[in-house]
Amino acid sequence: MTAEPLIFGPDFKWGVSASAYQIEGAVTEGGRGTSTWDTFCAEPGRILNGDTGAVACDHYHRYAEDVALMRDLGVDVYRFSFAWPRIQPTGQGPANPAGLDFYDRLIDELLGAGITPAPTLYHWDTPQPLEDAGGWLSRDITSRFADYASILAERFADRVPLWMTINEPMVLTLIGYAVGGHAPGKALGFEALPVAHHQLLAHGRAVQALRAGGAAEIGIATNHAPTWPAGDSPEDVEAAALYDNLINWLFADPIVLGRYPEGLGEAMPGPVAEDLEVISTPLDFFGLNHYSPTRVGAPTGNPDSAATDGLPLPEGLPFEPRPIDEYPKTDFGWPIVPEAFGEILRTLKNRYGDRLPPLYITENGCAINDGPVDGEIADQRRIDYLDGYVRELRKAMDDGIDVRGYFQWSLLDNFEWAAGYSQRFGLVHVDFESQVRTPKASYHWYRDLITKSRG
Ligand code: GBH
Repeated sequence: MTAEPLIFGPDFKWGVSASAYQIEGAVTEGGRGTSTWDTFCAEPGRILNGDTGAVACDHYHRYAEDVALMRDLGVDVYRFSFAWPRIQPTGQGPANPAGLDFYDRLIDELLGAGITPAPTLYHWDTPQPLEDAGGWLSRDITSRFADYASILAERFADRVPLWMTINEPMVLTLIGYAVGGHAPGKALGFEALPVAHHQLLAHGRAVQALRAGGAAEIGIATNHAPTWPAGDSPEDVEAAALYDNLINWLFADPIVLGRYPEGLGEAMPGPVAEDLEVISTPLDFFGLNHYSPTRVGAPTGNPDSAATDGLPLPEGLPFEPRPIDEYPKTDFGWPIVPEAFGEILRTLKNRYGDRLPPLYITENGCAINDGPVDGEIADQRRIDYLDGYVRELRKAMDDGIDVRGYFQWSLLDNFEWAAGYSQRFGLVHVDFESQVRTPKASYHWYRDLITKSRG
């Protein structure tokens, strides 16, 4: 397909994104402690086909090959995450030297390949002992997280310019603690709200620790998607507005504006006003993960379970996700709606105006599960998805939205949480038996896009 090449100029940063538990494997090596995801995967029935991240892409051993794939792809930046249990096996106390050494090797390999490392401190893999002590329901974890951030800054700030604190705190709150489809598997409904506050406070304290340790540019990666009311009735509109506050603004408003969306601050523990001062510590950039829009209406007792990764919602919720069936879908069943990407970018700009920091798109991509045919993977539907979304991004930037970079999710097919290895987001196919990596058609397409986009 594709019409004229898209020009983003020489300064725009193109990247790929990944996370520790989804790719590293080697869960018992290098002194790594147990994470909540190791525990969760060991519980029968939690993960499709009983899959686990114990081996995943074996990136812990194959990182050099993976960096070479990125170098040949021509990306400027690589977003990965530190595994907290590698750095601090129990979540507190002195750093584990072998854990630091692994990320040293990875970072040096990246720098040697001309790729800027852009790590996230936390992508859902909590050290199990911290979870046993209350996890994100306990305020104590915010001190632990600040210590962890200090360790990382001290070791890596000299070579790492771009930092993110937490990945998708909403997904951890909603799927991890409210409905129980991710680790730690708790189904607390609205009782999960303290998890949001503690992640926000941990974020703010980590920003301060990273700054004190010399980190140059600091942000967060939160997921955002337009919430479309299911109909025009006041009930649907109100239900959608409530859902929108929870899903889109519960984290962004406190960070950008220093206050909770209406009605939500009251549900939070601790000295909320004081905490908001820390939470709103200024950021250098704001990271946006986006996949697909959500439709929400008033409760009918017949929700769309896709929006909670197939899990039943708690009873008695004041809103209900509904299917979006009028667009094509990825193999994961998520609707493909490039305009919704432009819509959420404009919504962010309208909501925050000049208070919105420069943006990075820290994740965008799709599950297309095509496999090799004669050694080639012709994943044209992924190319079409990415082409459509990148064009929407260009339009939003032309409308004055300041976006500095775009990270495709993901370089490799990897462990897709509760879906195990059944959903493939990679530009590179991974055979999970042999660990052979095979670049797909989309890999070549992305390389071409990057080259031509420089202008
Ligand atoms: C991200 O989560 C994660 O950061 C990453 O680890 C993960 O691998 C990647 O995305 C792909 O899943 O049925 O249309 O309503 C994204 C999590 C995706 C959860 C969209 C809610 C609703 C889809 N969100 N999903 S829909």
